[in-house]
Amino acid sequence: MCAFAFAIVGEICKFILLKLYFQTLTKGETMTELITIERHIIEQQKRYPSATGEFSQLLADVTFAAKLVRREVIRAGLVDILGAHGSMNVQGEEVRKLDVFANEKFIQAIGHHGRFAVMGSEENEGIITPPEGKASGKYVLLFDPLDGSSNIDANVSVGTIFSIYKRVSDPSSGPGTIQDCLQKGSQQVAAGYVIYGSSVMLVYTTGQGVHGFTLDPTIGEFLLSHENITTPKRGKIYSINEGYYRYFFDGVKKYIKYLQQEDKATHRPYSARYIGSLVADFHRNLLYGGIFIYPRTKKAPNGKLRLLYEANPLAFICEQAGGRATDGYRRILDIEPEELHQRTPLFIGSEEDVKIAEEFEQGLRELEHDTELIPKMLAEVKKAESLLVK
Ligand code: AFP
Repeated sequence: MCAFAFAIVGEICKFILLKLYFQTLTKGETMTELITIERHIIEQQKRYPSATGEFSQLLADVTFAAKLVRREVIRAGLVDILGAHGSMNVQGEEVRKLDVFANEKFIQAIGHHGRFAVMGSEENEGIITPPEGKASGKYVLLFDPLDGSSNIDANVSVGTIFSIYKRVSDPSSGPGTIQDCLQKGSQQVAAGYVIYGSSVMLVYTTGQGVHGFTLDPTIGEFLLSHENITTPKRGKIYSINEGYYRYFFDGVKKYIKYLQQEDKATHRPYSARYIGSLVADFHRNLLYGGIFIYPRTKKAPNGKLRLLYEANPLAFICEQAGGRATDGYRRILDIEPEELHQRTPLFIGSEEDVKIAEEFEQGLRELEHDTELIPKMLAEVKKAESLLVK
């Protein structure tokens, strides 16, 4: 009862704050319509008259968890002042690693309502079922709570990636099972990511296009800032960890060389951009166009990235934005998962770029002659000859 009263007061305060905010904005400015993520989700839900609201609630819980994580991420630089992992902070609480913290927050925020059948997290070895005594819902949530966390001490953008499926197991049999988690990516009903960067953005799709929201920290609301994101058919950026060049297979090596050749018609050479934080690399390429590759290597034959927690949700978003995502041979969303933490190579981004990369990977395409190179080499030979004559 008490919690309910608090929730009502909270909603009233939020309404008043939003009203004040809109009034401030309208003073002296033409106001564009402000759409919060909650409202956007409700509008999308209206398209399905039989919807019970459970799915919208789950998405709202994900948004709430993201706000909690963001609060901690922006304080990351204070860890040195407040104490490192394993030590006590000034409040006498143990300081946890941020990825562990993010994982706990997601499990708490979603688990609290029991609106899910089963969850899977990149940080947990096994599945997570609803707490004892809580009913289990009909949705499955898979997430990577803090992707790119090894970058966090350097203030580099990190992110949370999530995807939602409908359970396939019988609801009357109790909580969801591992089979509910091992569905093909094409079965996703929603996917999204939150990027904790210079601003915080949440980008999601329910199969009705891709929409981006930016957090306004003054009111704690995600506001629609990027409606119907579409990615260019061809970009000018390639993102791959070239430090592993010697471990790449020939196809990818040749593709990199192809991107570095000069050709006005195809805007080559491309620019290399690699942050090492998938959400940030993916988000930039989604907006500007280009390709991100984490290929199979001689050291890691299945690549590094996780099919369920990273590749599938980003592939769903990418396709919805008009892009393409494969493992170099197969569409990511068609891969039948066999285990929770399965890895996959990933080629993702602008459709034309990914198609060409696949052709190299599959050995169907060879490097064109560098038209500039041959005349340059001939000139060098002539120079050497004239030096010898002298
Ligand atoms: P961390 O979460 O350990 O930082 O890993 C991040 C990540 O999974 C993904 O975000 C990056 O794209 C990828 O690893 C970078 O891996 P490399 O360091 O091998 O390039």
